[in-house]
Amino acid sequence: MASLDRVKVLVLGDSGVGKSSLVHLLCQNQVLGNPSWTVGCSVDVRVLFSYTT
Ligand SMILES: Nc1nc2c(ncn2[C@@H]2O[C@H](COP(=O)(O)OP(=O)(O)O)[C@@H](O)[C@H]2O)c(=O)[nH]1
Ligand SMILES: [Mg+2]
Repeated sequence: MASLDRVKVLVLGDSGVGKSSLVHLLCQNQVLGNPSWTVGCSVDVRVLFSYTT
């Protein structure tokens, strides 16, 4: 079975629905305390390490 080593997720939606908060929580593992307006777009990265023996 082929494995994916990189996945890109595009999050779209109306302003104020919680996109930045959700992405921050998923990528940084912590709640975004004081979200500000996103100008244009933002990029966040989550790195997962997987070791096989
Ligand atoms: N009640 C509630 N408020 C949320 C939730 N997620 C985000 N918010 C609030 O909704 C507002 C907009 O969030 P933001 O992440 O900036 O939305 P975006 O414009 O879609 O990126 C902020 O005041 C957040 O604190 C949630 O799950 N529940
Ligand atoms: Mg935003």
